[in-house]
Amino acid sequence: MADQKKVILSGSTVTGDLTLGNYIGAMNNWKSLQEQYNCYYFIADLHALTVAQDPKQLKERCFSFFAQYLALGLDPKENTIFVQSHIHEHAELSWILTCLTPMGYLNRMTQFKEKSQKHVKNINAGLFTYPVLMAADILLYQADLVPVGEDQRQHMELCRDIVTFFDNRYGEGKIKMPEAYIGKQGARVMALQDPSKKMSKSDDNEKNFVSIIDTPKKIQKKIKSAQTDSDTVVTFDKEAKPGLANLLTIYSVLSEQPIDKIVAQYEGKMYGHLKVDLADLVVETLNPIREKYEDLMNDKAYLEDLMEQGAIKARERARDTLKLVYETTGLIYRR
Ligand code: ATP
Ligand code: LTN
Repeated sequence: MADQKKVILSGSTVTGDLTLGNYIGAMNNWKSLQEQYNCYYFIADLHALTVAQDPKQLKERCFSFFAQYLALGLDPKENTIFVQSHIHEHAELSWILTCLTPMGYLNRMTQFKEKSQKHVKNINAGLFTYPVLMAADILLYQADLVPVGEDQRQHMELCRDIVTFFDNRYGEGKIKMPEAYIGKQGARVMALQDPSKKMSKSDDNEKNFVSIIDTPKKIQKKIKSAQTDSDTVVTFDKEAKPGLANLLTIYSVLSEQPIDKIVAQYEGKMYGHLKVDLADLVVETLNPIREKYEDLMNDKAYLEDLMEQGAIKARERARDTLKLVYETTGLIYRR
């Protein structure tokens, strides 16, 4: 029965379109875990507000993300798929947890440092407290496991620290201690033009990422122009050949073949051969996703209906936790 299964929760911030990095590092795992676990997958629209958003575009993107989740193969009957802001309990729990989180802990977050360098004109308090809202997202559903990419490891550790702060103040056992689930391979897909940094959907340079809804032509172009090195021998070496290593990793995850086998296949061949084959493989993987996405986007009423159903299911669990937290902290709970 669904209730006896362990609980999984994860989400993605509504910025840009989902990339091959998101797919390989996160959603691919979400998909494979959906049968074994009771899964909650959400669209983090409140998190998106930490950078300036055009209101009309944000709304449109929420629909687009919802359709992208479905197109990736997340089943709305098997999972609870919902929009974060539809469950007001996220923001409420976030405040309570903010009051338990020392500034010093937030100061250490590398994502805050990176994002505040990128958005110098808008270093708002939300950008700083973002990881607390993320902790609230997780703890509200008493999640056991949180499948994320490598870049979220530090936020996950903070989330676990926050549970300890809560336990120390109010006693143990009220809130479940979650664990990160980070895949062994592909947990950090790198930017195509700069393999020293991670692929990111809000990158200003479009050539750095492949979006899961890019056209085949765009995909081919981006993969073929991916930065490699001036050597010609195909070997897997993250230090000496980071660009090539990134392409091999993508190849390995999508083809479900070990890297050694792929390297052997390209013995005596040029990087160009590998790029052509990889581009074909990526197109083959993403094409059905894009087609499904386009169909879904033509039926907004259907998407809205699913959003509503997801919110009803999510709210049920969120309410129970918030009630428990209110009672524990001495706040008077009202529905
Ligand atoms: P943004 O550019 O807006 O920060 P992002 O591309 O980093 O977005 P998120 O919404 O922050 O994407 O992340 C969604 C999920 O995808 C998270 O679990 C995150 O760890 C994972 N993820 C993001 N980028 C990568 C990547 N390059 N490789 C592997 N996993 C990734
Ligand atoms: N911060 C995450 C997105 C996110 C998330 C979450 C992921 C927001 N809340 C809760 C897992 C669990 C990111 O990937 N940038």
